[in-house]
Amino acid sequence: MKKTILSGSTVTGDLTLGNYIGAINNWKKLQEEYDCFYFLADLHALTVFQDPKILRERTYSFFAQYLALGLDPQNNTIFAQSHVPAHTELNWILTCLTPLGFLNRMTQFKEKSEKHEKNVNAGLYTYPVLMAADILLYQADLVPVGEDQRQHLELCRDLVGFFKNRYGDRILKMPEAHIEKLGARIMSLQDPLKKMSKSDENDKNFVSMIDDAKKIEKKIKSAATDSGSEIKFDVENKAGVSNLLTIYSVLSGKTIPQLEADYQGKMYGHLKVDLAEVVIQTFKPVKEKYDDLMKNRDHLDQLLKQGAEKAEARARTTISQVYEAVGLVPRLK
Ligand code: ATP
Ligand code: LTN
Repeated sequence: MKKTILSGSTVTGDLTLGNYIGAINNWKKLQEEYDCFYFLADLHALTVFQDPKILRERTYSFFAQYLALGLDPQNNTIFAQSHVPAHTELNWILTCLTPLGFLNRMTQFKEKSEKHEKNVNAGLYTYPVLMAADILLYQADLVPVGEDQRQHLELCRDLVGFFKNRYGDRILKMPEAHIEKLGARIMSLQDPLKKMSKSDENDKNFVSMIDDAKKIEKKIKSAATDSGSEIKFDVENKAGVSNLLTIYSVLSGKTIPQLEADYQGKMYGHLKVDLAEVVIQTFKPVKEKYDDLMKNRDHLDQLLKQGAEKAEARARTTISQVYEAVGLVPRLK
């Protein structure tokens, strides 16, 4: 039996180079070896204000990007969170096991409530509990994510512990985070002390996977670099250049020392021109496939339906066992 992998991305903003390097590129690598569930976290998107039309459009767009990036809907299960009601059902059970103090510690809640000060809602606060439900429903062994999700994964593991203590050992599986050493935290292009984030208002801070070549080139060329002129990996003193080297290394497969040697004596501008080309070449075939996929909504709807059916089968089994374990009376068939 293959081990199970599960991961998702919130349907907000545009998928970025950070999402690609920190998450989706790894999802792709893992899909041969594991039984993978990759989903569109559309319910999580509702924790911040959403224009309904844009949310719907973006959900198709994210799905098409997943496929264009090489996630295979035949050998994996790719689906929308809202298509599988068991996510919100398990969410409730876990909510009732979550001490408020644990949620109070979540740094993402603090950041997001500052950013969205006019809409600090209960969903934003309980967001990590829904995330735990996403993971536990599928009995995931591994959860590939970027560094920013580590704390949410820890909470999920705590909840499994509480559940096991109260209701026994056999129903929920303890998942582990899978965080790559290189690229787990790609930084903003203009402000390399801050994480590259897809819902950043300033679109110069990120490269989107569906940006055209000109835009990519412009954004990389205008990325903030540091004082001095040496091309050297030094996160503390040269955050900007180190970020560019990280991106370059992951996309090209060259190691950081190799790149440092290649660029010895060269200027920041040289590095940026070459990096822009590497990024453009990475996303060019993706953009072409994406444009094609977006022309055929019926096809996307069919694949989403197929994904939801496969996901539902696994999720139903878990939620039925959970309902029984906590003492709810099963409904007669
Ligand atoms: P938002 O700005 O809307 O919060 P985000 O850019 O942080 O979005 P998510 O949907 O939260 O993106 O994340 C999807 C996946 O991408 C997660 O596994 C997350 O850890 C990863 N990820 C997000 N940003 C980065 C980044 N800058 N570097 C590496 N991985 C990232
Ligand atoms: N919170 C995640 C998206 C997400 C997720 C998940 C990731 C929602 N549910 C379950 C892994 C497993 C984020 O990246 N913002």
